[in-house]
Amino acid sequence: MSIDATTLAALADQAIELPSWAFGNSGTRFKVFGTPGTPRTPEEKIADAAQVHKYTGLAPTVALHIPWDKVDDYAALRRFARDHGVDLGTINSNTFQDDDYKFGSLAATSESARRKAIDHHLECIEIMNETGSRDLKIWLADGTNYPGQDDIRRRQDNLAASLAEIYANIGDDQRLVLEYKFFEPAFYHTDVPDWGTSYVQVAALGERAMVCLDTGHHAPGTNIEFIVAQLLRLGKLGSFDFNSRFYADDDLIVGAADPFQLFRILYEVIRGGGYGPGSPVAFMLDQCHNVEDKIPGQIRSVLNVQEMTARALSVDTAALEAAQRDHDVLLANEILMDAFYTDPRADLAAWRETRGLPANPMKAYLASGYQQQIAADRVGGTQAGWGA
Ligand code: PSV
Ligand code: MN
Ligand code: MN
Repeated sequence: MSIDATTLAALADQAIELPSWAFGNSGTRFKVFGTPGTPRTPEEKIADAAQVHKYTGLAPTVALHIPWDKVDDYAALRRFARDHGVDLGTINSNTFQDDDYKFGSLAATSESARRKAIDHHLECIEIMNETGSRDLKIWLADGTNYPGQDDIRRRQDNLAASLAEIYANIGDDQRLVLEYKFFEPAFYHTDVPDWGTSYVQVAALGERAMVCLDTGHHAPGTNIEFIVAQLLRLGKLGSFDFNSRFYADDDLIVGAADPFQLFRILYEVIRGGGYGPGSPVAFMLDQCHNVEDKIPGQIRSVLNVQEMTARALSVDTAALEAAQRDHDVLLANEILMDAFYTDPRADLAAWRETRGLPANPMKAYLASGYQQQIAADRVGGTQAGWGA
């Protein structure tokens, strides 16, 4: 089975936002390995992200993380991005690296911690106004480690009040997306642990508040595509943080650990109206590249999403629906699996060339000499890292 023209046409608009922090160094709590050529400034991260877009045509925007990407002049940073062929995207807040947030931020019991966290988000909104960003993404490390440590119910009320103040400051064309995560860094309870909590909190805010689904933030075995289907039904799936995991929040290359799961997720996204022009669902990566080079790691990631989207778009939906209505269990499963086993790579390579892109983006990047150039140029200064 090959990829038909309708599928290729549907792929033309695909856009996957890259996280600035994927280009910095990161690691486990045991060791952070440095990589030659790692960016030292937000500008260098953006320049690297632009390489991914240049060779794939898939990554037109870069998400920033504040304060990791703090600069004096955001309008100038945006001009810099545009000069490099990309634009600035989602603004990610950070309320997890300051001593004041030891016992929480937006959900904290301490009023001063909450005030500081709310003010940080108001500053992020001001930055969004300068960068032209649509989305403010909130991930909270808030939670507790021991039963009885704090009042888990009161913290939900605190969170609701904090989010309401932030939401009131979001512009008409801006959105708030609230990410959930079942554990870590807190181990007993997390204040936004699951899609239900995120949904309840954003539903109370209003139309421009949505849920962000990070694929690595669920308990093992969770049926993520069901959550996707449900959130799309409810009109509340705002964005994805794509990555893959073998164990917990591994932040590995999307599609690396479980390609079939990525296929199932994308199938539900497409089926639920979450893909294509006008869709409210933003595709983002949230990954770290600890042992592999970062730019090729991001190139592999966006290509994985593109290849799996091609397969998901190839499902014979009419035949599938007929088989489902006939309760033909095996045929229905076979139809879905036929699409999953379709290998779109040769068709995509040929199609890329018709669009002025290299047939093999990874090969073209590796041959470009950029990696060697940044390794030679970027000496001195401090390499950016997750948290720097
Ligand atoms: C922490 O789990 C995390 O990986 C969240 O997924 C955020 O999206 C990301 O960090 C950046 O803040
Ligand atoms: Mn995330
Ligand atoms: Mn995460």
